[in-house]
Amino acid sequence: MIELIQFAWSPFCLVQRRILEYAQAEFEIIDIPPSDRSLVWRLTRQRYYEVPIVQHGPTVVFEIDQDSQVVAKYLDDQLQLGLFPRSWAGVQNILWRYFEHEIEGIGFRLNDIYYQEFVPPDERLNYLRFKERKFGHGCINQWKRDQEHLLNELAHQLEPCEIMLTGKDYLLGEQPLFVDFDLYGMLANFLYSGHYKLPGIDTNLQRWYERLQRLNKALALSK
Ligand SMILES: N[C@@H](CCC(=O)N[C@@H](CS)C(=O)NCC(=O)O)C(=O)O
Repeated sequence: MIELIQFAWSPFCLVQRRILEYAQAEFEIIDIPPSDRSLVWRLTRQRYYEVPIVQHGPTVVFEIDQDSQVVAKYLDDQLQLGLFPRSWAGVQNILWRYFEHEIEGIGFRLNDIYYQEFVPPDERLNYLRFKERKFGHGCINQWKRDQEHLLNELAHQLEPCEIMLTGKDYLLGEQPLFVDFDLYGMLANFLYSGHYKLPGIDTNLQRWYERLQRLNKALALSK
């Protein structure tokens, strides 16, 4: 049984969760409090403390740098998903960096504005403290003040994705690849608080997001 160690609103966890759901794999989610990484630390034998990680029997899988995709590639391999075809190697790397830095950097700030609504009460102090130590004192209030600007910026950063989706179902063609799940995770984090919608009306991106939300491997292969 594959176990995904995570917390629910993390953009990177949302990517792996959607991949597992897509694969219709048997898996279990183990939610940890964001402030307590002891399980991750123990399972990785003191080599890693971020989420997500995956435990699969005796194997524990985790990232080796900011832009590695060790977990996704492991799941892809185990579940035979074909999300990393050789023909798109390189292009996918460039895209996932864009999604995980530019898009994620705006999306998580917009979601974190509402952290009190989804972080459990006993976790809020540590959550705020972690954010303020990383991004500066008063950062969440600053993001609140910047909300409109951040939303415009996100819409602007998503424009290339809208163009990529013109005339096709997925970012790089007619089959979903890793980058589809990756962008999905970043946007699912942005949308997590329930206060936002994807920009625009009846856009390619909105239709793609809805498609990704309900997609499974059997459905994708039947096309
Ligand atoms: N590149 C990693 C990034 C993972 C990451 O940044 N996870 C965040 C949660 S969203 C984390 O655990 N950060 C360390 C911390 O919160 O102490 C991946 O793709 O999994």
